[in-house]
Amino acid sequence: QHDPNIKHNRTSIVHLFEWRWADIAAECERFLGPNGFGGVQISPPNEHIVLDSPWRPWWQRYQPIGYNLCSRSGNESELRDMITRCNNVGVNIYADAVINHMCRTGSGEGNHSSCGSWFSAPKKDFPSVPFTQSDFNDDKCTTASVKIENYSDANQVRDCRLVGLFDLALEKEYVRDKVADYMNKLIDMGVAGFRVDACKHMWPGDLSAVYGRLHSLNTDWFPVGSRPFIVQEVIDLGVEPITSSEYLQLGRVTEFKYGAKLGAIFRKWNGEKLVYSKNWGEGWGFMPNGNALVFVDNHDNQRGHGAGGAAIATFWDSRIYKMAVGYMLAHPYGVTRVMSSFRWNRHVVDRKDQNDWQGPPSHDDGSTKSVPINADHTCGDGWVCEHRWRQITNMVIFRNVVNGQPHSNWWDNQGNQVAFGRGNRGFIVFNNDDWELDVTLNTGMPGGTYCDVISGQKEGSGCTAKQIHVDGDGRAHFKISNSDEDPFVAIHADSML
Ligand code: ARE
Ligand code: CA
Repeated sequence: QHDPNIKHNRTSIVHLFEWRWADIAAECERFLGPNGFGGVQISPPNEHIVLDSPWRPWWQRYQPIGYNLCSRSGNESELRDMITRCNNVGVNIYADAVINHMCRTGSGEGNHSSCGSWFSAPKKDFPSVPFTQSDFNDDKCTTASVKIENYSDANQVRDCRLVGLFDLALEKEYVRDKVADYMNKLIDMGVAGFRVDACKHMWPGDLSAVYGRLHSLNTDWFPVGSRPFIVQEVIDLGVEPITSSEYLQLGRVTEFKYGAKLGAIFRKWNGEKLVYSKNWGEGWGFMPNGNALVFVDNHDNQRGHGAGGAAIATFWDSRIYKMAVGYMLAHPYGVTRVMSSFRWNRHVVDRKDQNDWQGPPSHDDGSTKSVPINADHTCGDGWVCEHRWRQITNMVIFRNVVNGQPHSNWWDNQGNQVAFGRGNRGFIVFNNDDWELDVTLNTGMPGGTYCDVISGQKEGSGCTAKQIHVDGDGRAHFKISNSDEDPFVAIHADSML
C-alpha cells in the first residue's frame, strides 16, 4: 500500500539510523511529535549476526540470523515500549525488513548473534526460525560462484546470493509464512509499515504473496482495516533490465534518481543548474508521484555503498546539504524521508572510503551509545542528528503547512537562483549562484510580515531571523548574499508575524 498512514496532517519520515529503541522513544516524545514529524524508519529489529572483523560494522544488521526481536538497538520489551510511546504521540514507526536473505556463507557456526541464538552457516541451519538447507535458492542459481555476478540477468539477480548472502526461497509457502509471521508480529505491536530491503532481488510475485498475508494495522492507533505502508528498496538508475515499475503496484518504491540528480544540481556538476529543476519530479523521468519515496541521501549512499556515487549530498557538505533537503521538503513530489546519521572516521583513498564499515558510536564492549542532547538542541557523542538542524526541522514543518497546495509562482534567473511557492501557504527562494540575489517576486502569499524559517524562526511574537514583507498584491523583495551562512529563504503561513 502506498499511503504512509501518517496522522495529524504531517508529511515526513526520519530515518534514525542505528539509534537504540530507548532513544527513539524519548525522541518521539521530546522532539519528533512536537515538531511535526510523521514517522521514523528504524534499523532492522530482528536478530542479526555479530561480527568481530571488522569490529561490529553497521552492516551486520543486514545479515539476519532469525526473527527474534533483539538487536543492537535493544530487546523486544524496549522495542515494544518504543513503538507504544511513539504511537501515543502520533509518530509512526516503519521497520526495515530484511527478508531476501540471511547471513553470508562464510559466517561459521555458533552463538555470535544478537540474541545469542545458535546457527550454522556451513549447514545452512537457522533453528530459531527454523530455516534449513531446503529453504534457500542455491539450486536455482546458475552462476559459478552462486553469487550475483551480472545485474543484466534478472534471474540471477533474484535467485543468486547478493554479495554472498544466503538467498531465501520465497516461492515456498513455508518461507513466505515465516517471513509474514515476523512482519505480522511487528504489525501487531503497532508498526505502521515497512521499508523492505533489497526488493530488486525478490520476485514481485513472491513479494505480493508475502504482503497479502499481512495483518491490518493495530486498531489501538489506526483506523480499522488500515493496511501497512510498504516502501520497497529498488535501485533503478535506468540502466538495468529490472525496473522500479515492476514493483509500483505493490507499494511505494525508493526513487534513487532523485538524490543523485539533486546532488548534482546543488554541486553544479555535469553542467546542471537549478533552473533546470523547473519541471522537477515526473518531468525528470522519475516514477509517478504517488509511488515515490524520496530522500537526498540514505544510509548506503552517504558512505559510498548502494548507488549515486560522489554526487550524493550528505551532512559532510552541510551548506549544500541543507539547501538540497530544503528543496526536497518544499517540493510536492513524493513522500519525503530525512536522514539522521552518525559520524565516522571517513578516510577516502582512491575514491573508496576505508572506514565505510564503521558502526554507530559505541562503548568498548560494542554496545551502541545513547544519544545525548546538548543545551542548543543538537546531539553529542558522534550523533549528527540532521533532523534537529534548525533549517531542516523548520522545512519539515513547512511541508506540513503547505500540504496539498500546488507548486506555483516559479521564478528563475536562468542560472542557480530560483524560487517557487506552494499555493498561498508558503514560498522559498534559493541563491546557489556566486553573486547576490536581489529581486522582487510574486509570492502568492497574503500580505503581511513573515519570519524566514531558515536564518532563524518565529519565537513567540518575535522573529530571530530575516523578515520578509509581502505587500497586498503578494509581492515581496528578497535579498540573499551568496556568502550568507545559508543562501536560501523560506516563509509560510504559520511564520507570519
Ligand atoms: C557486507 C560486505 C560485503 C560482503 C557481505 C557478505 O560489505 O563485502 O560480501 O557483507 O559478507 C549492507 C552493506 C553491504 C553488506 C551487507 C551485508 O551495504 O556492504 O555486505 O549489508 O552485511 C545492491 C542491492 C541493494 C543493496 C545495495 C547495498 O541491490 O539492495 O547493493 N542495499 C540494501 C541495503 C544495504 C544492505 C543490503 C541491501 C543487504 O540498503 O545496506 O547491504 O541487506 C548498482 C545496482 C544496485 C546495487 C548497487 C551496489 O547500483 O543497480 O542494485 O545495490 O550497484 O552494488
Ligand atoms: Ca533473492
